[in-house]
Amino acid sequence: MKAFIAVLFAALCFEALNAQCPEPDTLQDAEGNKLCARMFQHSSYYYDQSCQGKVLDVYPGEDYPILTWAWDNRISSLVVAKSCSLTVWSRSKKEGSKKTFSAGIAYHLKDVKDGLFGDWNDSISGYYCTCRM
Ligand SMILES: *[C@@H]1O[C@H](CO)[C@@H](O)[C@H](O)[C@H]1NC(C)=O
Ligand SMILES: [Ca+2]
Repeated sequence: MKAFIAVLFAALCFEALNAQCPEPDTLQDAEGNKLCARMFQHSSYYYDQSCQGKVLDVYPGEDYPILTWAWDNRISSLVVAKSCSLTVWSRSKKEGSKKTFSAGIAYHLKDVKDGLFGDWNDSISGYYCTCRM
């Protein structure tokens, strides 16, 4: 039974099953460590289900100019923790367009414009996240 719960918990950490976006004020990982941001593979029309799919936890000070293959151009929603800010680039090595998100919930990166015609859905290729003390 214990093993079963452990497996279930691991699964929950990996996929946002309930899909409700976490609150910026209480954003933390499964062990209770403070996060800078959390990014999600999918979004939904429904705001209360918009943080879906695989979950990428981002810790304060993380600087990832090159996303792994599994995450490159795959992020569709994100949450930035209270007193933190997340800067993203549309191309790796901090090239392409750049955008900074302050604390809050971006339910649909599709709705966040990148220039006149583009948007940030499935576009993020690198990021830097920082928090004030
Ligand atoms: C985001 O991009 C993916 C891949 O192109 C697509 O499947 C998904 O529907 C897009 N999301 C929205 C809200 O348009
Ligand atoms: Ca990109």
